Amino acid sequence: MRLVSGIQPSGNITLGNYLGAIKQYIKLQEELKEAEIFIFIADLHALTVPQERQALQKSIKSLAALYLASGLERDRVNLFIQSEIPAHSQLGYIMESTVYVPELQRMTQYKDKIAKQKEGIKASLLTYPALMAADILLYNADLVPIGDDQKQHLELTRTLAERFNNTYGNTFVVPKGYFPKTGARIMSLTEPTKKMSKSEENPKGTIYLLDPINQSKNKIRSAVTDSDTKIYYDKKNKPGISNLLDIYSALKGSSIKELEKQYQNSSYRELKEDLANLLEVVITPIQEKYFQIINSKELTETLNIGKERASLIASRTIAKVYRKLGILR
Ligand code: ATP
Ligand code: LTN
Repeated sequence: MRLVSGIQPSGNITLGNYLGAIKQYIKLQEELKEAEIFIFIADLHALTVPQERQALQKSIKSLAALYLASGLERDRVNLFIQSEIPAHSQLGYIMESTVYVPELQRMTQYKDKIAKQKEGIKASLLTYPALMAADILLYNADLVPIGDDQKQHLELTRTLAERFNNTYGNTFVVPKGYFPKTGARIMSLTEPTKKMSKSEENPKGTIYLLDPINQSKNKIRSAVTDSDTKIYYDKKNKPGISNLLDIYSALKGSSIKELEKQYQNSSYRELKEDLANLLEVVITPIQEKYFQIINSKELTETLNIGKERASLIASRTIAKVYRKLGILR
């Protein structure tokens, strides 16, 4: 059993990234004792939108440290940086030669991002799912833990794996997605109908894992709610409160039903105060560990070991793929 996932170092890591992705990696690391786990920093993906050189370099290292600070164990996980394994770009190109243009144009994330950007749209923003498919198929992953927003890209990965297998004979494992029960789609605290995202311009709606905790607690306290006073889950009519319940449930591990019962006679203020305190309990130890790790030798060593293992598997896959395609002397 192999598990693969990654996050783009395209900005500061958010509570959405933690609950939708990182927390699931830790859970699976504990549950699937036999699984081989590959977690990477998707730095090439970050180039799909403009990046500032120094900021990108800082984000790459910061994300690596945050993975370990959140509980990924050095000897259980192969942690590596995508760009250090050239096979990602190599298989990415093969996947671009497998996918059809309309399949890429149909991707919701692409449509959303071009609507916001208008000018200077890079070709890699369109071809991004081909590289993501390569990231997964290179390692013959069985399971890919991701948030809801990546569901469509995973479906496309499955389609491409099947298409390649049908044309060239069995080559790739067709992977399955793994989505959290709650917290798969954390919304902005100021606009609870929009996804909480690292590249969002308005930072008021986003909780960043490494921000001073009091700042984050205040963001919870001033989160947008509705004029009703009752606490219950209704995504359509009460998106703000439903988002807070989602966050609470994902942080605590209790079900939405249990929370609705617990807070049936409480005010919004009480819910927010409890959630702010819960956030502090979860995030503070991660931050403490992060600052111990960020400049350590341990971090560099972990990335070196991860690179070696990933490199071995990835180069075997790419050799096999070239052979199947007839790209040989
Ligand atoms: P960007 O804003 O740069 O597109 P992002 O914050 O959406 O980035 P990604 O790097 O695209 O983050 O995603 C990393 C992982 O975090 C993915 O598995 C994704 O599904 C998950 N994720 C991102 N945002 C959320 C969210 N709001 N709720 C739950 N999971 C999320
Ligand atoms: N596209 C993902 C990040 C990502 C990824 C992957 C996730 C790139 N390659 C492979 C899982 C498996 C995103 O979250 N934006």
